[in-house]
Amino acid sequence: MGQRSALITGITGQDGGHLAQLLLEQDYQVFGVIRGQSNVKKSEFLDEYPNVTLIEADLLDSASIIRAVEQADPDEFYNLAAISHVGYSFKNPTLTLDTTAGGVLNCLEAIRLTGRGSSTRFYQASTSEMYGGLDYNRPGLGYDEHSPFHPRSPYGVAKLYGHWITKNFRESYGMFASCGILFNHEGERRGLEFVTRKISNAVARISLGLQDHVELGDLWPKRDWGYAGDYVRGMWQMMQHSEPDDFVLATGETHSIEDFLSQAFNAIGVDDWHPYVRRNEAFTRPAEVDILLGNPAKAEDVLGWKREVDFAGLVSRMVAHDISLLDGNRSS
Ligand code: NAP
Ligand code: G4F
Repeated sequence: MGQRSALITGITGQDGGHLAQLLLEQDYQVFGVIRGQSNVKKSEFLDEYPNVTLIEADLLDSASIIRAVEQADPDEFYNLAAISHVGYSFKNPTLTLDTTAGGVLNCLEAIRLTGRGSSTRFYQASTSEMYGGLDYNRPGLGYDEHSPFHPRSPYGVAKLYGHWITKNFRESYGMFASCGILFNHEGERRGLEFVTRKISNAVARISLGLQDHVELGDLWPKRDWGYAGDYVRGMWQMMQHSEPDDFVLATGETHSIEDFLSQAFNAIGVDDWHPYVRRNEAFTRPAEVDILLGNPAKAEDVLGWKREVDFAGLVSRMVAHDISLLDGNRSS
């Protein structure tokens, strides 16, 4: 077998970096979609991954995705691009619809219309946000592949379209198209706009005397938080499986934002985080997802997937990373 090739949309995002790393280590030829006429992330990304070929394209421009598929001729196509921030999706719902829902269709059509429907495997980044985390809809053992969906944000609704159109292409055209229903996964590459990284960054800054508090929204929601490096391995395993299917990736544990705060402040020797946290309504949402808890039994049994990093390990590595990053910046 010759060298395998992969095309990744969303390569400049958190998961894109982890996945590019994993695929390069396995000697894939890696192509990534970069958007915008002057994306500052381009040079940063190429500094870190000089062996990745970046292709200028945009999920909103279907012809550009067709050209990207023609150039990369991928064995595996990972669609990670999206408007992925739930709060932002309430402020920009139409853009979210076009990107996070319509963009998936553009990817699938690009594979089909270029005649690669039977040769290119497609991965869609589905999400636990599709479940909605409501009381009546909450299973004791965690959401699995059979749990009902009730999305609670424009983002969740758009992702549900992406999920079903991917299944529809699988059923209609026999394409190898799989959806990973991933619960929250975090790490050193997480954007600062997401709550875990916002907290780890603030805790690092507080420990170094660079700020004295952090402003947050609701602290009671619970999430099933894992480590992104573990989850991209699961994506890849889905694409190596003998048949296309949908899989939940989760840790099977759920923790509140208060738990995350407690763990993060403990990492810098602070027992009581309350004096350092202020409420700001701007960070609350019109509808909240109360609790997410996933059941990864199918991925564990069928794919042999296993997460390696636990909640305490995740929080401590994020805080340690942000402290060393800030320390490095201060001394350079
Ligand atoms: P992320 O860090 O927010 O990255 C999103 C990526 O999408 C960025 O590379 C962004 O490019 C790109 N993008 C946005 N609009 C685009 C467009 N119009 N055309 C092309 N690219 C576009 O997201 P992530 O955390 O890595 O997540 C990866 C995927 O998994 C997303 O689809 C997300 O919704 C989904 N997901 C994430 C989680 C999680 O906990 N992380 C859980 C379940 C599902 P720029 O860099 O140029 O902005
Ligand atoms: O970190 P978050 O913004 O992540 P959220 O909304 O759970 O979405 C993430 O996980 C999904 C998978 O379940 C992905 F599909 C999605 O793309 C994204 O990666 O917020 C987590 C919780 C929410 O309940 C939010 O209301 O934290 C709460 N929160 C409280 N204060 C805050 C803040 N969230 C953010 N981003 N910023 C705050 O200041």
